[in-house]
Amino acid sequence: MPKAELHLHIDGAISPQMMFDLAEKNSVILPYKTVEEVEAAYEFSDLQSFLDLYYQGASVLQTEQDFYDLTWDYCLHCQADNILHTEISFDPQTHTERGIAFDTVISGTLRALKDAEQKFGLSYKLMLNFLRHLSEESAQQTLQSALPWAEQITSIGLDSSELDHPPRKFERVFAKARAEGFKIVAHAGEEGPPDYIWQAIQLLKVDRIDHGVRADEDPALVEYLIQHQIPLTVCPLSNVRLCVYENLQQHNIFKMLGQNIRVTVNSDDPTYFGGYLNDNFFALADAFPMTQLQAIQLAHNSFTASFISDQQKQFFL
Ligand code: ES4
Ligand code: ZN
Repeated sequence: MPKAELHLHIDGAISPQMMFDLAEKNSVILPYKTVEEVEAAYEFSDLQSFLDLYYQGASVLQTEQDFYDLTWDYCLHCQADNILHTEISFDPQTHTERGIAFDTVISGTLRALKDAEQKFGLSYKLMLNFLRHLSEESAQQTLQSALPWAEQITSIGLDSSELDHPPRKFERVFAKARAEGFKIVAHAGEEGPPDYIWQAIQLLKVDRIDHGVRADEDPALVEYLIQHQIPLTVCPLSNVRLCVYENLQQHNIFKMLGQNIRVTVNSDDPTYFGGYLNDNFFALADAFPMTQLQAIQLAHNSFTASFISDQQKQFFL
């Protein structure tokens, strides 16, 4: 099925082999001896236990070419999975905090995306995420660094440790981002309560929610999401690997789809969570009696929930 991917952290698409190769090239010491040891370490108990490894893994990325290679590798997976349009997220603070320039990160990432567009017609948008465990001031500085690149960045999002870092902490910096014309997204209701989804809607004024699965606990919120057709970028394999659900059968994605919430399927961090986008669809098809109509509805939603122009949407739909 042709589809779009809307929730993908590019640092979460580093393969264990690439992690090893870059560690050696850049003289970064990793606490693993083999690729198998890396894979064995990917046993998570919650979001934080994953993030600790994710930031460690990202530390091997240093040069513009490293960011190019990482992004190019993901673009090849888009081609393999029939992803016609992707909206990838990058977390500049993961790299600027350890002395890598903002421009190094974004220029390598964009160069790969442009090559993929030119070589096999991949359509893309770029999303910049603030790390919510860092300060509002750090987010403000990151937004300033992004302004010279504003033409190349479509949306601003919010990720990292959700618990204890509610959306309201970033109300002012998102107001500034909106005034600059960016689309707004936030991770909310993955581990955090439905109130964090309300805050993302009412205080950050999001155009889309990343995850949002805990909306299910608040009937008024469910009604709001339906009425306003606010998209949720759901990540089934991620949710199981981070113990949001005990198993995929417990997942509420088809319940929400049946309620006419605009849910989409996404891979989040494919090399950490055991699969790219098609793997997520296959896992859903194994766990549920997913009908062709439901699969098509999910793929259709991925385009309607995207930030491509209405004209381009018509082309895809
Ligand atoms: C992330 Cl909150 C969250 N979930 C998945 N991947 C991430 N990368 C950074 N923050
Ligand atoms: Zn995510």
